Amino acid sequence: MSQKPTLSRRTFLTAASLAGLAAAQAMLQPLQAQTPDAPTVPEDPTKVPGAPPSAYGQRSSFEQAQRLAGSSSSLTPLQDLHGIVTPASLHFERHHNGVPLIDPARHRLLIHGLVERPMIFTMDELKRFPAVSRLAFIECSGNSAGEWHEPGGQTAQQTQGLISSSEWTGVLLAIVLREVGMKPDATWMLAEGADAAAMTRSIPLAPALEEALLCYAQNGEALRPEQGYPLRLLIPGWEGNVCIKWLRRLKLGAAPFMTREETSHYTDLMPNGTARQFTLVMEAKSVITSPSGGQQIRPGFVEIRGLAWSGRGRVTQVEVSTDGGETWRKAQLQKPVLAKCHTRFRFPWRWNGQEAILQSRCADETGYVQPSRQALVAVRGLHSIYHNNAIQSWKVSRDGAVHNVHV
Ligand SMILES: Nc1nc2c(c(=O)[nH]1)N[C@H]1C(S)=C(S)[C@@H](COP(=O)(O)O)O[C@H]1N2
Ligand SMILES: [Mo]
Repeated sequence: MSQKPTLSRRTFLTAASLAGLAAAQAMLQPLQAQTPDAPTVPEDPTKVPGAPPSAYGQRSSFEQAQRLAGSSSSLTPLQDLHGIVTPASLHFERHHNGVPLIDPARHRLLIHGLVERPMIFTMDELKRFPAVSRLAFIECSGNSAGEWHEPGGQTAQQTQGLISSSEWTGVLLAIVLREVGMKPDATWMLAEGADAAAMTRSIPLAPALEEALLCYAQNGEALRPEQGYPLRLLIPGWEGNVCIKWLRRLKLGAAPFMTREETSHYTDLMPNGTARQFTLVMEAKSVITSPSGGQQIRPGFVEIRGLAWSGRGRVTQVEVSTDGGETWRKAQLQKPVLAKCHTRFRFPWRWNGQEAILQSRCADETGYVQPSRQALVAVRGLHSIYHNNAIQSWKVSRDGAVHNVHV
């Protein structure tokens, strides 16, 4: 990339709105203020006929985990999840102009540009291609944007909730591009959504072709509207914004699509005043989800639990510190450990009632180790918004309350 990075007005607006979003985190509201009606519970459920089967299931009305919404995104309640899969109904959302209502029978995908045969595909045609399923995380590059300067969010949901993992099903982009006859000089791709934002992103083709999926299903059923129904692009390990939802157009070209008419793109402002662009890979990161901010613990046995992930491949190790980074010990990784997907870790701990600072630090198969906040800031400075993968610290006070802190 020889193009000199410049910050467009639009980039600033995006940055400003995300910063606003971070600042507004304290005011986040539960999405549906639907405190379910207190269910009538029989004294002895074995003496009363139960409910009949239902056409489409619902969780127990006693369960309360919910997304928290800002103006244009909502956060996954990481502290309430088990295992590695995020229920679709709790997958984080980020949309630039709302969730469109799309009739799959009328939806089309146009592929044009540097191809032998420009083609328009229906959903049925895309589903006829050989299908692939894989688990993968999607993380917004703005995840933890509010944590650069000071501890911003109170809970793991507020500090790290712009990430979720699902099983995605679709057709490999490479297979569809073979069908249209990709020309040899095609090196970049423009992907465009059918939402009111008509969001577009410029994507380098060679690395994307290895794993990119045109997805129509999530966790065993059709995509949720929030996740791009009926069709989205998934590039495992890359920042969420390239995973264009409500995908309607792919244009192949010989250079990045960079003009304002074509696309906008995200940049990271560095300490020396230059900006990084096309920082597509999400680096390794982890967070302790329990005990985490807003929770309360009691002395005695506490299982420390959390999630780790890396956009470069598999997580190979997670270490946990209970003394603010003085000493580290290996956590257990729950199998399966999958590339570019949530990895669940656990660490048995006995809390003695004294102040403690809990941290997790992960490493991936490339040897990369998640940086401390100081180490990350030393390289990146404090001017950028995106790609904050610093170690998260939770302070346990003597009364057992857990808080977000910077150490
Ligand atoms: N068409 C379209 N695609 C989009 C967006 C959008 O606003 N419009 N937002 C992007 C961003 S910034 C992110 S982080 C992911 C979020 O995906 P999710 O809402 O399924 O979690 O979608 C990306 N794809
Ligand atoms: Mo994003």
